[in-house]
Amino acid sequence: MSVFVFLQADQAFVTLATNDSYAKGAMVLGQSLRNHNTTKKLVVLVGPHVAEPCRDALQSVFDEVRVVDVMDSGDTAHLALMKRPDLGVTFTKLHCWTLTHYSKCVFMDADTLVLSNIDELFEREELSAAPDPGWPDCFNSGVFVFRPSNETHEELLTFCGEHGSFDGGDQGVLNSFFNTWATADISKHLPFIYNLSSIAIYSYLPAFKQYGHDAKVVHFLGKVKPWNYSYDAQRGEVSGHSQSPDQSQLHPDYLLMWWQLYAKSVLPLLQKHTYKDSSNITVEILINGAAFDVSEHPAPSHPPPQKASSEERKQRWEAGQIDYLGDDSFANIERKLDSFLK
Ligand SMILES: [Mn+2]
Repeated sequence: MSVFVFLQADQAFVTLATNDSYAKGAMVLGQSLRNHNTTKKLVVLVGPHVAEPCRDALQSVFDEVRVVDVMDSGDTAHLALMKRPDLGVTFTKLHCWTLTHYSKCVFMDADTLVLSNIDELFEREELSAAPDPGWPDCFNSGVFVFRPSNETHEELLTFCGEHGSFDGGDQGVLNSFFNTWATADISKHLPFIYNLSSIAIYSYLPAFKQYGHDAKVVHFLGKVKPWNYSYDAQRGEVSGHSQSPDQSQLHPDYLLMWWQLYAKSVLPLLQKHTYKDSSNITVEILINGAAFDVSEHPAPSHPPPQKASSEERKQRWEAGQIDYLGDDSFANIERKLDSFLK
């Protein structure tokens, strides 16, 4: 007897990567869905600015990588974009409604992380979503169930052009468009555990202690994202982020989970594709396992790096930019030491 796993080819999880940082988030999200044995397809919409090595890495996690350029997506899109040029990213996200080769999809932001299998979300109807922690009569658009339809897509674009977005993003547009969500049908209210935002953890800690262990999806809401931190793989520790000095709102356990997944499954993919695409790379290997940020330091193709003066090298060394394979390689340092000791 054989066991069949029924793959529902007409249903998909969909995410969006508008730049290389969000592409990393998308890879972690995709990998987390795979790790929890989803039977659905995985689709990532990619903005035109995502670099080639990132797209290649996305290819190995997702079933479908679709490049979305709002500029060439039809008259309605053009017209809407002309009226509201500020909503470019929103238009890119709304593009998910054009995935009509799927009958039903679940959209997930690239700053979410899946903690268990959530395929049961496909039993829900459009538009199902969880309440937003800031204004619970609005849904949070980081996780939602929808039915691809060109008609709905056009309506959304037209709506966008005419009404804009009350919060400047897709959440405002979608809440105005699906404006009966709060009151019409309770089955369209996803439990909060499908979109647990870090902000909510700290604003209602007793509830988090009571229900937090049931969380299925974590959403790293807010300005500082997991990829803004760095990670010491050897010690298994996440350290401070580079963007702002204020206290982080991200829960340390979830942040660590994100980084563990990134270090184990995503980084090797990025390295593979970066090396494949360029033969002349500044290698930033880390001793002590400090974070190895491939995509934010795109490989320079030519010309080769200039020889640095010893003062420049000293400054770089002190700033933690150590050329382990070049000037600061162990062999060079040893030679220098030898010359002093003689
Ligand atoms: Mn988000």
